[in-house]
Amino acid sequence: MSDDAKSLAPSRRQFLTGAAAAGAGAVAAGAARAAAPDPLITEVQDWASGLGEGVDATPYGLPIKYESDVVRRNVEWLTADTISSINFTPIHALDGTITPQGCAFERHHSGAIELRKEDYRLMINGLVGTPLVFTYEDLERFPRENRVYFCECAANSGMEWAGAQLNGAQFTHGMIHNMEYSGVSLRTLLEEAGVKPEGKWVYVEGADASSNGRSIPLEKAMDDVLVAFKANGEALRKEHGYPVRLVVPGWEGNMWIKWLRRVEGVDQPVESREGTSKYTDTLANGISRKWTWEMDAKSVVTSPSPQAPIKHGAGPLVITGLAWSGRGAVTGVDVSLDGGKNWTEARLAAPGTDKALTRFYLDINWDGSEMLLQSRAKDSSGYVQPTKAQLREVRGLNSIYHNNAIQTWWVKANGEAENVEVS
Ligand SMILES: Nc1nc2c(c(=O)[nH]1)N[C@H]1C(S)=C(S)[C@@H](COP(=O)(O)O)O[C@H]1N2
Ligand SMILES: [Mo]
Repeated sequence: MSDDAKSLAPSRRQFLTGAAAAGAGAVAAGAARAAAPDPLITEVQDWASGLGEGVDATPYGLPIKYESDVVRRNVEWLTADTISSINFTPIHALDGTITPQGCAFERHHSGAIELRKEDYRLMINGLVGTPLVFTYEDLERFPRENRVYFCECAANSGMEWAGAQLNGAQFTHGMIHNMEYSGVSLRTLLEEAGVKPEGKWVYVEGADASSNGRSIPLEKAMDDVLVAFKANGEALRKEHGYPVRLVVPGWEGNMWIKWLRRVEGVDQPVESREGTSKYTDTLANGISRKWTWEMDAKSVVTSPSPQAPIKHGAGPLVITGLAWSGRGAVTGVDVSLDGGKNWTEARLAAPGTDKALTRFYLDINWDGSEMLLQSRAKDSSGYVQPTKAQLREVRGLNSIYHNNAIQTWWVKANGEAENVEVS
């Protein structure tokens, strides 16, 4: 330590102690508590007395080992194997809105395949003037767009229909990710092929064994759908559809075809032609809803939550979470500390954008008593996220998909949190 630093040290310590004693502002008092001399401040540490790692030690950087618990997790009993399975984004441990690809949830029906750019082909056929086949390089020559969207599996929160079940925001709400995509608008490619007006639908499929074929109304295909090859600035990861995936903003994840290989102009949904029905919601009377493509407005408090308990006791507390809507932008989020009796408007980190995650914060001075934490999203269509009771009234208990109900965390006085329901 230099002489200058030494002479500064005591006065800085005095400042912190003084601030704490005077209670100068809630955050300063609680968050910056200067106690007895702290060796981390007063002693020279190992990391300051030796040299660090040189450049090139890790040509492609990974998270530091201390963050090794911030990973995707699987719920073993959900599926028979990991090939046709799902895992969950660790949303309880992330902040901001962009999901790093490395911890963004995966959902495969027949595993993640390895497909080289050189072997990549995209065919557009069916009800078009000129059937076309594009290579990866061909796609790179069309005008490009950059847009941020969330992708939510229709089954997200599906295990919570009958009652509070999984203990953590990662497991109750982690079938979602939010990335910045770079690619070509599907409209551009369909126009290139001269899509015919009688083609009211497109049938899209992937190159994997499952092919995950889905029909999309032409109106949506010509609106905001992207044929994407980059996510968060870099190539798509294998598990997210390298080298090319479909991005279907606001619509359920199963339509976001990975390893996209074909777009066929069709006059009716192929599912109807085949008599198959995928992703339906069975109501209490046994009748099923189908073509429920849009993901309704939804939100969740990510911290505090069961996997992110409060460790610091009473005083300043940052409550934070995510909100989104497949029908537009999030316009506001309310937070309740008492199970929905009273609501306070949270602060949006940035104004909500179309079909993308929005981060919200509520900064409180926690009195240390237990809370029933909830969040409620509102979107630009005027829709307000429903309670579980309201949703069950309309949809019954037999559904799996499209559970966008308000989530409750019971935060106890010791800071631990549990997944509960309030009546
Ligand atoms: N080709 C193909 N595309 C697919 C799937 C698949 O199994 N094969 N799964 C779908 C489902 S159900 C979801 S929720 C999303 C998940 O995308 P992700 O794995 O990038 O999170 O991809 C969709 N696209
Ligand atoms: Mo999904």
